[in-house]
Amino acid sequence: MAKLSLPLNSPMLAKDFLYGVATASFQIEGGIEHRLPCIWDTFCATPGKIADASDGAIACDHFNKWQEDIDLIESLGVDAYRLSVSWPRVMTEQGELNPAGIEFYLDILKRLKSKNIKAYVTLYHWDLPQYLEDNGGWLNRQTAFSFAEYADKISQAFGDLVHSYATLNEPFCSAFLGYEVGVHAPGIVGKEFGRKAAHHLLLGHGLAMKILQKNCPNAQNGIVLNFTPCYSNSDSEADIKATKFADDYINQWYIKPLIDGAYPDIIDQLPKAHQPDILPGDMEIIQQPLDFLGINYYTRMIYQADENEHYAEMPVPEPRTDIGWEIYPQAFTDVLVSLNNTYTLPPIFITENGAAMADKFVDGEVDDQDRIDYYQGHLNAVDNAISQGVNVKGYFAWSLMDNFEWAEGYLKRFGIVHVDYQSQQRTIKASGLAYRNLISQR
Ligand code: IFM
Repeated sequence: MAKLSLPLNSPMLAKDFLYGVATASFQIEGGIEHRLPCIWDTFCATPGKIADASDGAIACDHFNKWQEDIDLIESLGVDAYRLSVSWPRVMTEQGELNPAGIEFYLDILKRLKSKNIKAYVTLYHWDLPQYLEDNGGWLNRQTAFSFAEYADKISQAFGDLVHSYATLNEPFCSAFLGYEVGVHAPGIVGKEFGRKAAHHLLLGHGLAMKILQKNCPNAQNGIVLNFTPCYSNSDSEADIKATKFADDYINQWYIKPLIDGAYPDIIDQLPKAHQPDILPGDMEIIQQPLDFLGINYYTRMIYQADENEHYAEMPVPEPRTDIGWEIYPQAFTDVLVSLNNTYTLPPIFITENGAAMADKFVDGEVDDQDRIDYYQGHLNAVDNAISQGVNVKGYFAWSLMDNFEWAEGYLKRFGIVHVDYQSQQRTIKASGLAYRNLISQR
């Protein structure tokens, strides 16, 4: 059997190092007739936006198969399950709780608890209710306050069934991909929008954090950020400067306000129209103490100087995953160490890491050695970072199962469990078995 291993003395083999699997509501649930529409429903219905013209109507049918899926999670031997709540499933347009939606999640949370699996709940993994988008979405400051009200009601309804709350998943993706380059919902394009959306997302995070700490003082409350470390194409001063700008724009923009209460200095280089609208007191709200920081890592990027723009993205070398992302575990260690050196951080959880691979389902099995190799390299990278002093407390594989991969539809498979979208049958891949084996070694 293919194996994943770590050095015997690795802190990642200690009993209290947490292992989990992660998913997100829109990507797996389906059951859309039982909730309000969200921006991804609208985006999927817009021709040309999703590679296979698919949508989230059924996805992995988790809405009906959640019991079986929790049994599957249990069978992997993990300590924790990271899921997200669909805002349009649990709230009405009037801002009241939707009892049927709440019941759906309460059932899930209770089943997890009965199996001693810790629930890591993300409140916003990109499925904004469409009625809020119709009012400007994250470009409207009011959405930050609606998010805080939603966080308030949900955290009261879920009580102590939740071990940990993350306010947002990857605000970079929501803001930059959704409101600046438009490859994600709601598909808005323009440099004048991205920073404004980001500011309102971060404001919503800060407002919600205060509420979570009040409503759930025993939960571990924080946020999940993605990092794509930036490397310079050459040693030239111009390329290094461009790369630093890219890093500030796509990575530091989201963490610096949380920890230091300020945006990176490049804010002053942006035209006024591209800057966020920061009101007095906003940065203090954003800079709430965090119980943990969730870090998602998949790949790195390479940049060079550009005559017209602040930076230019370069093609990345092989090896690459099926989605075209370079496999470069060294950058994972580098970014963890550099964040730890730059900021005063709370404990870190790796809340996502994994790979889309061109799996072959043969004789009822998926022998995904390439994904096992990816995991091995990246687990080693985390282990290296820990040995350099980074306080990493847990690791979640992305993803529990193949699912709707946003603009790529169902074409890219990130699961450690294979999903046959016709029969909805789940099959644990070799990587899932290897992950289970690693966890059981502790
Ligand atoms: O599938 C996504 C997930 O929803 C957020 N982080 C990155 C994953 C892979 O693209």
